[in-house]
Amino acid sequence: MSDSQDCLFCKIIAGEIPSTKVYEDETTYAFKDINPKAKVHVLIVPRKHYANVAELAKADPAELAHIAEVAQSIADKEFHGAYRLIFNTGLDAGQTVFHVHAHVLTGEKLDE
Ligand code: DGP
Repeated sequence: MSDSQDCLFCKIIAGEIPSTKVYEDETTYAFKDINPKAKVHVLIVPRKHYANVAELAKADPAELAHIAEVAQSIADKEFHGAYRLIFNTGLDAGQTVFHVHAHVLTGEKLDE
């Protein structure tokens, strides 16, 4: 697991690695996933480094709620408010980047 000094998403947030920005504010950054699994696939991250959603929920529940609001606003714009929100947590669940990120899948009708 990477800490904040060697974290891909910390580098994206800092602008050291390019990304396609979808939304940003003081605490939160959202950008297009490099390997989209839906017509619109956005990653929403807190600017502060937490390894996973449980760490974020414990340390800053308001930021977790804010991420849900940002997801809703993206889906409102892209697909009449319908979306899937996923936090892969742990290697065996498919988490590959250990800076908490919400996957927002929207923009089209999703498979069940
Ligand atoms: P996860 O498997 O849940 O840890 O999701 C990590 C996601 O990050 C995966 O869907 C691909 C995406 N990703 C990995 N590297 C980059 C990158 O350099 N830029 C962008 N935009 N997305 C990336």
